[in-house]
Amino acid sequence: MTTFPLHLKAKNELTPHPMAQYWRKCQVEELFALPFLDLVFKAAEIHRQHFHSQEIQLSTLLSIKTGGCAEECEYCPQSARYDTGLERQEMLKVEEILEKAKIAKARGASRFCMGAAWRGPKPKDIETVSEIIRQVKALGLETCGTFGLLETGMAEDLKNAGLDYYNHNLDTDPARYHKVVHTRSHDDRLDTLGKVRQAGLKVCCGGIIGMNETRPERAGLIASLANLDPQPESVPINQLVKVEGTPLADAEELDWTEFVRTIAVARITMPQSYVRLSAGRSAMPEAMQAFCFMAGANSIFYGDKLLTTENPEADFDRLLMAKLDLYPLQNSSTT
Ligand code: SAM
Ligand code: DTB
Ligand code: SF4
Repeated sequence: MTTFPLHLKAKNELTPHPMAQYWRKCQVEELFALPFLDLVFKAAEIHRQHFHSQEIQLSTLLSIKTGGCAEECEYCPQSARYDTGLERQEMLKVEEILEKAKIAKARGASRFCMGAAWRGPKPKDIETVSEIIRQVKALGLETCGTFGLLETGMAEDLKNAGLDYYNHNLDTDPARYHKVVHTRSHDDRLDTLGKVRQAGLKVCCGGIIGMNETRPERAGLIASLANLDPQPESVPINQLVKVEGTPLADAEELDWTEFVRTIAVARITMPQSYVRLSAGRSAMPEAMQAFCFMAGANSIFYGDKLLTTENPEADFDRLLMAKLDLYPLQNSSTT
């Protein structure tokens, strides 16, 4: 695939993170309330101050342990508490994971993100995933893991194995977290995010839009992400994938402009972060995705599957990127 021209080097590699500004929820609500095109324009300007407008970071996802999760998260098809018809799969073999990682790299992904349906890993799991991380890293890919809540010392072990990013989402407005997730708290999530930062890992932290939340609650989620200090390097904004059998299967449809507004507000409040247009793209028309890129999204999940649900085919995305003159970013170890 055509790669990002070297002379168009990512601008944010050159500038350090500034002191984070504290975002009050009402300030974020004011951004949401801007006239739609003014909001997108403002986000596009800020995007161009920190990044090259044609650069897109590509991450490929793989579920390395699927389903049968003891947690109760109303959005998730992998919870054992809901009958979603999902086939459980124990930990994949290292060879199988490496095969998928090689394909992802050959297709142009710069990062390989591995997910496990756990509340959190056990010490034995950390040994297993550490070996996997070592081998994926050796392929020349950036590595990301999303394994749930971490206990003391686990983040350091993952860092030592070669993990670059840890994904741990705040998912929704702190004040309504308990209405969506019933087996852990928002504070539990912050605790793990603290451990991840302390260990020197990069943070990937975002949320889900379209879970019957109000606009002020969307603003609350964005404020909680933007107020992480330092701000996350990567911010995945997911549109809820409605899976039959989950309590949120019948969540109210959200107008596309509201999703684009959320991307724009994430870009404005987290100017130096990669904002990822994440789950839900299979249900988004091309023009809506283009609007998200205009509003400052500069990363996607790339590959025909998310964790358990579908994502656009890689060929489709290559064509979309070509139409929009977007180039995949190469990772720092390959440029
Ligand atoms: N078990 C770990 C955890 O909960 O952190 C890691 C895997 S979990 C599936 C990772 C993230 O996937 C969740 O935090 C949520 O943001 C996202 N996710 C899960 N189900 C989703 C859905 N139906 N639509 C959109 N995003 C979803
Ligand atoms: C994130 O924010 N979204 C990804 C990744 N991080 C782990 C997961 C999306 C999952 C969508 C539902 C599924 O495929 O199971
Ligand atoms: Fe388990 Fe993570 Fe799904 Fe919650 S979001 S049910 S913790 S896999």
